[in-house]
Amino acid sequence: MNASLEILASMLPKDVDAALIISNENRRYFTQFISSLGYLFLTREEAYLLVDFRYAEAAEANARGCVVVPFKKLSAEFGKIIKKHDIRSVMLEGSAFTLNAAEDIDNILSENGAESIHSDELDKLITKLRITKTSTEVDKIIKAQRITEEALTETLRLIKEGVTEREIALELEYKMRKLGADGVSFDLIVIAGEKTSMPHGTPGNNKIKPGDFITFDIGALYEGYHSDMTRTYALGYVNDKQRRVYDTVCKAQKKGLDAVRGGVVCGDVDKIVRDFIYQAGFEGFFGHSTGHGVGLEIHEQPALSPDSDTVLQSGMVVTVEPGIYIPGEFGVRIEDMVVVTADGCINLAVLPKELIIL
Ligand SMILES: [Mn+2]
Repeated sequence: MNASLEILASMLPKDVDAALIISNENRRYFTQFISSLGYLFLTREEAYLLVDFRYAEAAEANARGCVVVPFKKLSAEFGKIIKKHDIRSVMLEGSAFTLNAAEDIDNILSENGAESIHSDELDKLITKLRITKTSTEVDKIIKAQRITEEALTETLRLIKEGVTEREIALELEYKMRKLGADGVSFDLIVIAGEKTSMPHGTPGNNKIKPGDFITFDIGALYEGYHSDMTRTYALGYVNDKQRRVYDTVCKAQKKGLDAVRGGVVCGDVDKIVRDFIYQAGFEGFFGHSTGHGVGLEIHEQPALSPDSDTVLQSGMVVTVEPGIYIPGEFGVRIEDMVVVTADGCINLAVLPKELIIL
């Protein structure tokens, strides 16, 4: 077993003999091995990665900390492991099993004299491990962020009146991949004009025109790790209202960044940002959370949301991304991704945040 699997094995409740992990992200987190299907079966003594023919050779070469078991009949291989380690109860990764998959596994386990535990307890244990990042993980997130910023800087040169959102999004994705990204973190959001009032609008054939805000909510994927940032630019000119909204979001975002520190409750960071925006006269125009964790998934724990009582710890990677959205008019969002430290945070984004008029 490797260190992370050993820690998880030691965290299992006393009445549990094994854990079964099936999500792509968590299999990858614990074994470093990438596949679209597989069963990581963790007993107290040994970890097994059960894979089918498609992944057998690659898993033998690349999976870390586990015994690779190629399977034809899943039940037979589970049976051998259950017998060898005298397993009675298996805790399932509750968030990853569909109803059908859980039924199949329940049948396989019961055929072999074991039973499953359906709960979110295993998910919570894994979140405890994944919620803070190792320096190796942070390095990958930083690499993804550098790629994103370089691609955006190059793409900004192409922005002029008449170019469509879709053309810009495509160019950005192409540049990210050329710079070494394995892909995009999520479908890139490049929206302009009135559409910027929709926080998660999708790029279309809308042509950019002077006076438009252009919102980029973008990120690259690098060795499984995501980056996430948002910048809002303008083309040609802005009116007073646009400038006032932009300045409010920019100040709110800075207040959020200033509040992020080890020991601070996530909900309190959200409150500082939200109160500022509401007091500036924009209550009702900021309807999403202030931020979220980033790692193997684009949205993971902790949540910087109003009801979150999670306490920030050194090594967490979170976004700070307030916005103001005025339906039918425009919206502004500014987002950085930071690593939490004991006395503050390290901002992983370096691109400027003052209003840039292209
Ligand atoms: Mn985000």
